[in-house]
Amino acid sequence: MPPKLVPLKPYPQLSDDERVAGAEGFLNAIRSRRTVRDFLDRPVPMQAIKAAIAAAGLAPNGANRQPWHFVVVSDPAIKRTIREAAEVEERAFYDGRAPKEWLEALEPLGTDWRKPFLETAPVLIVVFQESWGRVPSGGRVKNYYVTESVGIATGFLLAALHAAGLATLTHTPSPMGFLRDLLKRPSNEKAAMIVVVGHAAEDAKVPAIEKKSFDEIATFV
Ligand code: IYR
Repeated sequence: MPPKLVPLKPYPQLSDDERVAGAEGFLNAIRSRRTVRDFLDRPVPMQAIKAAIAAAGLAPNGANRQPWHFVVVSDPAIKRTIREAAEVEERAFYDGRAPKEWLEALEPLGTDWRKPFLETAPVLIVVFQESWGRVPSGGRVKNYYVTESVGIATGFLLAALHAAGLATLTHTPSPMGFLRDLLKRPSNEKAAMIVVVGHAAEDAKVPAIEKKSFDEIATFV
């Protein structure tokens, strides 16, 4: 079947100065993003969460399969269950499952098995990836570039939440199988990440880590 094509909706018409200002404005806005581990027990507007998820859903992705689903958890009992299950896995990870080299890599971050933020933060967005999808006739279709697609979508999600002035933490308890069962998701979905969302505590501390220099991360040919 030939593709159905429609005209591109025009991009904003900017001067080069405005283009530079646009990119630098985004850079400056995203500079203050840090992964936060100390959250206030204070609600966030659900409309901002919805808008951020809608933005994530606009991410480019393999064959337009949009192989993602976002579950927003704000129920305290479910958050507690997620914390308890995640801490079981994390305890095993920090107490021996993780290779020594991995634990050494985490030392500068000061993380450990305790995950109180999974209960304190008002919202957990559990990001699921779909390795296959269903067509209307009921059959299965394979999805493509699922990890990449969901990674890009999660990047959009984090940037949108930051634009909303909200603090986030990407958490990946390993293994994460318990999330599909707990949140009653179908068998084609696998949890990829928990995005913890809320307000940073006034006394929140973050690790003093360095970003690579621009020249280290980019080459122009
Ligand atoms: N999932 C564990 C370990 C962990 C792994 C990496 I890679 C990090 O950048 C941070 C933590 C935890 O959440 O503690």
